[in-house]
Amino acid sequence: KNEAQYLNMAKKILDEGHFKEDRTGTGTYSIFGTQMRFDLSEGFPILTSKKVYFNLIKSELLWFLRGDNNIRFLLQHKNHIWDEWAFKNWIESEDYNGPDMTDFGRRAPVDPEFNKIYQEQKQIFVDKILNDDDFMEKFGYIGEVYGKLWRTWASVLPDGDTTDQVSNLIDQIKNNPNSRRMILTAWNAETTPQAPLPSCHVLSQYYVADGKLSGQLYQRSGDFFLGVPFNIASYALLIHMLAAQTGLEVGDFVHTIGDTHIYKNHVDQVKEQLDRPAHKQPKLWLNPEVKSIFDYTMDDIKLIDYVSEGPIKAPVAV
Ligand code: DHF
Ligand code: TMP
Repeated sequence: KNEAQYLNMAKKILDEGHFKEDRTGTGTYSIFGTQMRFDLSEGFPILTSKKVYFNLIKSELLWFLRGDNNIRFLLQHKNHIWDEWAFKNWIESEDYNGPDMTDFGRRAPVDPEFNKIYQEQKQIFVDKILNDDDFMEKFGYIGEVYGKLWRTWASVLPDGDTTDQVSNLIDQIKNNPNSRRMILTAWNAETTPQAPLPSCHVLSQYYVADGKLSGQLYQRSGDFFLGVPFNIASYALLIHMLAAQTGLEVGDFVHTIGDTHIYKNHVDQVKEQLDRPAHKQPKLWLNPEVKSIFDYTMDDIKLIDYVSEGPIKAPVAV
C-alpha cells in the first residue's frame, strides 16, 4: 500500500533517527539512505492523511518544464513555496534598505513582532516581483537548479548549444526504451552549489518494461513532513506525463533519499498525522488532447476523488 510506505518511514525516522543540528539551526531527526516504492497503477500517491495542495505541485512542475527559474510564474499562480529563497537575494543585496532581515527564517516563527515586519517586507517583495520587470530580473531567480538545468543545460564546448534533457528523455523513452542511460540531472557541480538552495531532487532515472514506465529519484536531502509529500506527488505526476506522451502505462516511482529528516519543530505534527486514518488514493486525469509534455496547463491536470484529512501547518526551515 502506497501511503503506508510514507507513514512507516515517518515512524522509523522518529524511532531511529539520529539527532543532528543542521544548516537552518532548527535541528532534525535524521536517517541516511532511505527508499520508498510507490506503485502508480494502485492510485496517485498524494497523501490523504493530511491535505496536500495539488495546485502548488502542478504549478511548480509546469514551471520546471518551462525551463523557468524565476519565481514570477509561481507567484502568478498564487504559489509561494519558493518565496523565502528568492527573498534572500533581495535582502542580501545593496538595493535593500528596509528593516534588518538577518536570519529571518529563524526569527519569524518565534518572534511575533518581527514576524509582522517580515511579512510586510515579503509582501513588498512579492508585489515587486510581479509588477516590476527590472526587479524581477534582478531578484526573482533561484539559480542554476531544476528547470534551468532540465531544459537549457549550458554547453562546455566553445560553439556548443544548450541541452534540453526533457526532450532528449522523451526521445529515448520512445525510440530506445531499453536504454540504461535515461537520466535527468539537476546538479551542475560548477554552478548549482551557489544557488540560494542547491537542488534537492538531484537526479532521476527512467525505465521501461512490459509497456510500463517507472522512474527513480535520488534526493540528496528530504524534509520528510513538508517537502517530501510534494516531491512524491511531483515525480509521480512527471512519470504520468512522460508515460502519456510516449504511449506507455505507469509503473513504479522509486524514491531514494540521502539525508531523510524530520525537523524538531515538526515532530508533533508528524505524530498527529500518524494517528490519523488514510483514505483511498485518488486517480490522476491528464487531458489526452495534449500532444507535447510542454503544452500542459493547470486545467489539463486533475485529481479525481481526492479525499483527505485536513491540512497540518508547520513552519518551513529557511
Ligand atoms: N526548505 C525546507 N526546509 N524544506 C522544504 O521542504 C523546502 N521545500 C522547498 C524549498 N525549500 C525548502 C520547495 N518546496 C512547502 C512545500 C514544498 C516546498 C516548499 C514549501 C510548504 O510549506 N508546504 C505547506 C503549504 C504551503 C502553502 O500553502 O503555501 C504544506 O503544508 O504542505
Ligand atoms: P539543505 O540544502 O541544507 O539540505 O536544506 C534544504 C531543505 O529543504 C532540506 O530540509 C530538504 C528540503 N527540501 C525538500 O525536502 N524537498 C525539496 O524539493 C526542496 C527544494 C527542499
